[in-house]
Amino acid sequence: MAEVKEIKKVAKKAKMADPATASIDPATREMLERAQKLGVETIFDRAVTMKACNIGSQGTCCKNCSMGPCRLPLPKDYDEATDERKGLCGATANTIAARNFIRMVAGGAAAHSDHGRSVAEVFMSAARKETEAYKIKDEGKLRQMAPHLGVATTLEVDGEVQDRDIDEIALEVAEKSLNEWGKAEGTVEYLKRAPAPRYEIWKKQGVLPRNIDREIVEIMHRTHMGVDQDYKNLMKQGVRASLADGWGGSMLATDMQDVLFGTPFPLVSEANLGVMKEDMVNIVIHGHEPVLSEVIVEVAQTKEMIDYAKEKGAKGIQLSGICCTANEILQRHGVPLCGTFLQQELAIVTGACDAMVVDIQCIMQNLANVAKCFHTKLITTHPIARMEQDNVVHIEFDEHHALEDAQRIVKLAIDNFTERGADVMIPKHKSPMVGGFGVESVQYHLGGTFRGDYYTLNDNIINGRIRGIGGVVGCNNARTKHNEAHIQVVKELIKNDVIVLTTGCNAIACAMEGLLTPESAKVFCGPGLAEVCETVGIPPVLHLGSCVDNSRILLAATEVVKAGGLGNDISALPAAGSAPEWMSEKAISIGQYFVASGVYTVFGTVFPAEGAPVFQRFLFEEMEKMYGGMWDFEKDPILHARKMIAHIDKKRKELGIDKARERVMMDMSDRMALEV
Ligand code: SF4
Ligand code: MSK
Repeated sequence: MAEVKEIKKVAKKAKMADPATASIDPATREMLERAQKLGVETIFDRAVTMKACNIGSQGTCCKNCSMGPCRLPLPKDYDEATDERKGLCGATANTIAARNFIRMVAGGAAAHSDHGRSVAEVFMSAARKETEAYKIKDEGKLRQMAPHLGVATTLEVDGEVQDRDIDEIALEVAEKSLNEWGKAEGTVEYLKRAPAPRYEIWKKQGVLPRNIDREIVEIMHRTHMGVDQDYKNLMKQGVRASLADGWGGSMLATDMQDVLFGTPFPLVSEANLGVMKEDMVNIVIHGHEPVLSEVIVEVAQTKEMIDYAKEKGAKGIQLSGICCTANEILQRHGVPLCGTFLQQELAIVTGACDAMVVDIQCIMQNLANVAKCFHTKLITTHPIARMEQDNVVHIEFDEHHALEDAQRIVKLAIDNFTERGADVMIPKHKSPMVGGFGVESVQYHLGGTFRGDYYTLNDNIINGRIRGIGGVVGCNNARTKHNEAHIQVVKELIKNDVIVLTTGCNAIACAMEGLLTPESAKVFCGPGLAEVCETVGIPPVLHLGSCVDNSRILLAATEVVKAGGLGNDISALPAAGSAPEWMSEKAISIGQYFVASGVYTVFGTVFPAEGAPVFQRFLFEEMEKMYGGMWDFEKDPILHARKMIAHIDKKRKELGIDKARERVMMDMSDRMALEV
């Protein structure tokens, strides 16, 4: 039996999670059972013992000054006409909910954008050649992004147009990119990448973000006690900041990561806890920022490290990932996905995790408590994300000595292999997958070599084989059954011929379920989508990367508009967005920039405006008049997907392509009748 050092006995508690109802995933259920047997507490148990606050989850608890918290529950006999709820200062339920909502946007936009800033700083070091660890890997992508920042890629010498030196371009792109966070004048450059009518809508609504940092700061100012007290005006700022995220910080992060580490192209891998290996050193990488993990991947493959692992009795080094760092190293290197957000503690519970290396975002502090029960070294690496527990090792990453940092980390994991207990249990479950799609590879696979654009995709949407596009993204939420809504929503969509673009934990959930394989098309898709997938050889669910890579979905939608035949703006497309199990503030920022970009967007679990029906109606209905996209909320996964499909059908009708679809949807008896 292993030396599982108990820190907290869940057995003493009145209630524990029931593994069968906690997750749809067998590996997760096995590990949860094991954790409970070993007396190791996880988030699943805490979700049973600690209930969420109803008022807070409805968005109507204000603690923006010390006279509060002022709590405004929605009365059972709520009547809009007589609603007089207010905080001490007089703030209405609408004001409070709107302030809370845009503070979530600020949190999410800050997280994505600060990630982008870190990447931009590494990019600058690489451009200045201050570091050996990072180089410009994808020159084509650099030349492609440069003009969007106003950086010339050619120059004229003696009347002849020549390619500009790549180092010069890199330096100017680095400067211009970093400037996007705090420039004194103008607006965010990438906004012009959107279809022209979309840009005009933003201009007309007065929501063009000036720079990324400013919009986030302004949210904090406006929501301070006694400033902006008009929910519509508050939301205007929420929209501005969300656009600064989606078409600013996130898009820059994605582009610069592609330039530094390579633009993803489809590759084969595996997903779920079963990717860990008993006879190898297991290093699990978790978080969001790929700058360190890229170097860890490189170092872990060196002969020196593999030999060192063998010296210690292991057969080699097995890397795997949790959350979006996982998606990043998957899409560029095929490193397998260990699990979603809710599986992070369980990777340690296997007893086979020799090191868990974390950077930023979605890292549960309880990891340190779980790690205490096993031999796992928990290593924090980012100066802004440390943990108070004394068993956590901090190895601060710096791009100037990235290789040394990565070597130290990998060596620490290898040394720790010999400290493993005998009681190791790795679930067998894992699924094959294809990941690493992007704007470029979708164009390659669905666009055809002659036209080199999205024409074929559009053609298949117009002729009805593909009913529409669903962007399904986002987290796990311990308040709902792990992965259930993710999988049900996606299956319902593909069953109805809606092709799915996925990122974040939804992408991992789909991978675990086997939906990211071309073969799954035959099993789960409607006839039209199955035919397209089988012809082209792609899965019906396309993995587009991490949370910041939702910007890829925006650009893919823009390419669809550009290819023609489906209207002149994103809001005209037969497309819808979804986050079935969202929990993070980043999801709200993403949802808001989807909506402001013209996408109908449905969220599951809870909606943080339910306590303020007037404000919620503004988000669900009024926003459509302003932006062509709007929010919606549906807990039931099947109804959730059907709402998306209904919206897609509405758009097909508006485009006049609903008839084509009707022909495709003929059932077997119709077909037989025709053949007679
Ligand atoms: Fe209460 Fe107003 Fe203070 Fe909020 S800002 S806590 S509503 S008094
Ligand atoms: S990791 S933000 S739990 S998707 Fe990007 Fe998953 Fe949500 Fe974190």
